[in-house]
Amino acid sequence: LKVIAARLYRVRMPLVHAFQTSSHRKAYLDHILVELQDESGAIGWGEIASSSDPYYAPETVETCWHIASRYLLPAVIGRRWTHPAELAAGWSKVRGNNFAKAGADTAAWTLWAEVRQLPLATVLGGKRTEVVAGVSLGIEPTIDDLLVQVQQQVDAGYPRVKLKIAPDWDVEPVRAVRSAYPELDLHVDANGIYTADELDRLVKLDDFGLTMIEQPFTPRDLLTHAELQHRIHTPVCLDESIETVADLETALKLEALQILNIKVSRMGGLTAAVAAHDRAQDAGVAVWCGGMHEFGIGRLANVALSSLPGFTLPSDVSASEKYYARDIVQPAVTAVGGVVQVPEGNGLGHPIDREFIAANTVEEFALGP
Ligand code: OSB
Ligand code: MG
Repeated sequence: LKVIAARLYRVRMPLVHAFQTSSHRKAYLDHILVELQDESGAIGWGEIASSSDPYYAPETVETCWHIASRYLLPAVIGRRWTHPAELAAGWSKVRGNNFAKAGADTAAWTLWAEVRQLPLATVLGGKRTEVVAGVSLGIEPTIDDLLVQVQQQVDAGYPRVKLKIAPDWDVEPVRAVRSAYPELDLHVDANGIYTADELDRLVKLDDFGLTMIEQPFTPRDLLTHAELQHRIHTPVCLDESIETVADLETALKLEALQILNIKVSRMGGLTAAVAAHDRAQDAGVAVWCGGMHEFGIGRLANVALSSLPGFTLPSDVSASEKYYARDIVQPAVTAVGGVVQVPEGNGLGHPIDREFIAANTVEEFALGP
């Protein structure tokens, strides 16, 4: 294959319900869509799902735009390749910037799947025909507001609920949700806000039968994660800490995790996400696919990835409608009883709504004709 045209679209979409984590609050999101076209006219799409602010990861929409337009797209144009990993070799000198790379890498994978006339899930090694989705709930103004949110999602059929926690929003909301839903698959995510001094506070969460405690401490602090894991029965899950397969190797050696959240964005694309899945499966670590409030393109890539055999826990691949009134793929991604079908069509498997994308594009960049 040879990419002859590469384009970026910065697309703005309002969220149906503002989302608050331990660090920030969002009412609309800007994601960057990557479109790659090869000589035959086939098209592949990817999504750069960076937050606008550098609070989850160091990248922002602006840094992704800079890296993608200045380094990634120029490395792709005119290069001959037979597998997406070969195309990615063109930007291997670029350190970090995994969200930007993930969008370009996903576009290469979806283009490759289109050319081979196979579903993205199939070319990634996926086996499942449907995947189980969980939902992620932000920090709410009150516990009653949170209970309303949980009830909505349980009514919608989602079998797993994850709660964002922070030092002033942890034991009490968890106790309230647990007593209202004694059997619910419940887990918490701190996005790295706790310090080693607060270890005892987290140990208290061991009493609530949580499926996991996700990323309690700052990303580079693997030792404190290992210490917590040695003090509690609840599995520790790592998210922000794991950006490469080498990070996973270190965390395994330290026994700092029992569960891995694999995000395509954080790992720098589907090639690395599949490699992390394979390594975790080898090590007996359960994985699930995390989300970044993706629009339809990134969401369908997450669904395809979640069809791999090691994804045994519910993934953050809830229906588009949880976040967006209308999606950029048509039909939108839907869930029935918390289950999402893996598309059988080629590539991403849902048509892209170009008109809707154009109507919501706030900036564009193009290389090639
Ligand atoms: O830690 O999983 C996280 C959103 C923004 C930043 C970090 C995270 C999240 C989510 C999104 O939880 C969940 C989803 O996309 O469904
Ligand atoms: Mg997380």
